[in-house]
Amino acid sequence: MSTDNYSQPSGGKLSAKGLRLAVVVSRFNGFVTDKLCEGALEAIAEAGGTIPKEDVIQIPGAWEFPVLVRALAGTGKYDAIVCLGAVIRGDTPHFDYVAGEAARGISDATAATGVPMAFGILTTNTVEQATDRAGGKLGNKGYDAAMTAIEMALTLRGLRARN
Ligand code: INI
Repeated sequence: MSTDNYSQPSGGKLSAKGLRLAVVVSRFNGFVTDKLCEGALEAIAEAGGTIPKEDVIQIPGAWEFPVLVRALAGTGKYDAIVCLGAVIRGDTPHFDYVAGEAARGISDATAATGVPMAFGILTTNTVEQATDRAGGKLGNKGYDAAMTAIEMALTLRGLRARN
């Protein structure tokens, strides 16, 4: 199974059929995160998955990811969670706190709960770097994050079925 280049259709190599996925998307820098969300939903559909409206969850900004993903994972209902956001550097140190704590909080939550959480949060120095990665010339990191979530859910499911 080669799925190196995610911003391409997987050609059916990854099947999301029967997986329950959540997509958590932050509204801050919505002109970027809307595109990431479109990419993620496209990837899930291409992989044969379905995602009900209530499993696409909006949050205000990237800072809010840790509490939300922990609560979602704690329901025990999800095979994987896709986190989508855009933290763009400004003139103050705010970027470092928001981006750093979002990353750390998601990393802690996925390790603590065992639910894979794909990190589709762009952390960029400029708006252009963000738009390039949200359906622009460098692909769509939302699409890639969804494919990562699907791949990890399948890998873990396979591991757990071994014994
Ligand atoms: N949230 C983001 O998702 N991206 C940003 O670039 C950003 N900046 O730059 O401020 C941002 N801030 C809001 C933050 O995530 C929280 O929503 C807010 O602090 C309230 O808790």
